[in-house]
Amino acid sequence: MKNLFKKLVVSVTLPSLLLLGACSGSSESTGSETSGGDNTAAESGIQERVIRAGIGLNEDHPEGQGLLKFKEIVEEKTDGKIKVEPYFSAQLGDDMQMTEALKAGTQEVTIPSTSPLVGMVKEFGIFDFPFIFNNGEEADAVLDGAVGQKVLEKLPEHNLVGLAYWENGFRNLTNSKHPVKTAADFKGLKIRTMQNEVHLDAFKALGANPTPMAFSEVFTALESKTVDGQENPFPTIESNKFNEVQDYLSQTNHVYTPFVFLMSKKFWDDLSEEEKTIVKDAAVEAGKYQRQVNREANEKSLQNLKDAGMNVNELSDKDKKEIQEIIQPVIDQYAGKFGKDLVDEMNNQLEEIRGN
Ligand code: KDG
Repeated sequence: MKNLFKKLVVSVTLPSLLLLGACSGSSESTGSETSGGDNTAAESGIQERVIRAGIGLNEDHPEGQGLLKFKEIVEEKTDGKIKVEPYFSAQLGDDMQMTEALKAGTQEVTIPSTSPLVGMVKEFGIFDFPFIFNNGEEADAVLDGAVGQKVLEKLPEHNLVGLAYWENGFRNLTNSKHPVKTAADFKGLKIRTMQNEVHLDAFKALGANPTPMAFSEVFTALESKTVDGQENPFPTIESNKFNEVQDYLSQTNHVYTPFVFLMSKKFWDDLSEEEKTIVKDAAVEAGKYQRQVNREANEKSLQNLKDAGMNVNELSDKDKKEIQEIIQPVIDQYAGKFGKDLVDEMNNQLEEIRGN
């Protein structure tokens, strides 16, 4: 209870303090403070600034390691004139709250999963199609190529800038009821999902009972049995200790989730061209590092979860195929909604990569 209270105090106090700092315009805390007060971005020159960067996962998670790498690169490249303040474990709010703070200019960076952003930029939804990517390399090629960049171009109208894609990873199902080995095993399971219509409808098609929820509420919901299960990549399951409140881990690998490195457009527009190049290159370089750390952590986390006593099962190719067939109508429905041309472009690129 004490821990919960402490977390509550921090989570309520910190955003308000930052907001006060921003409103008071103190040079240290606003993030987008420029000494000259000149609103047109200069071509060159680096000014003293603070980047408040919040994420929902903790420092040990590969996403946290990636954020520390971003901090290291930016502070090195600017001789410490641009400082990055990392905030972990939803200290500044959940993904959607931090995204809103970027739009308002009271926070500079957050790196959410793309899934909860589909309500704002529907095209992000094409990355939520179950089983669309066979491996991380295919995901990298699509996200870093023309399709991924076209989706990022939808962000500025929402006062956001997308600087890079990072990796959350392939998601796997945990629950406290029974092993999930076949499509029928999903029936009746209360599963927490991200706030994403494709995920919700896919689990409904399998007969499950999905509940959308912010990530910061998941552990408590599992502990109190409000929901039976959740789905996330192995590093997230391990670093958030979901094995303490879940018995079964089924290696469904049912969908790949990207992270997207978001920056407040208000802050971005105020940067000089030189500063823009530094933060953009740092987001991309830290993203490549983060993907590598995440892939190394994936296998290690699976083994650690087995060693921690989770009942881990795989699914046969036959059962995976049956699950894919049940979900396919959901994908077809949303392909139309998210933009058939973009979906065709993604599928054509994947066929080219696979040599089909
Ligand atoms: O920082 C990102 C997390 O808050 C979240 O996106 C993790 O995959 C996630 C989930 O299940 O919400």
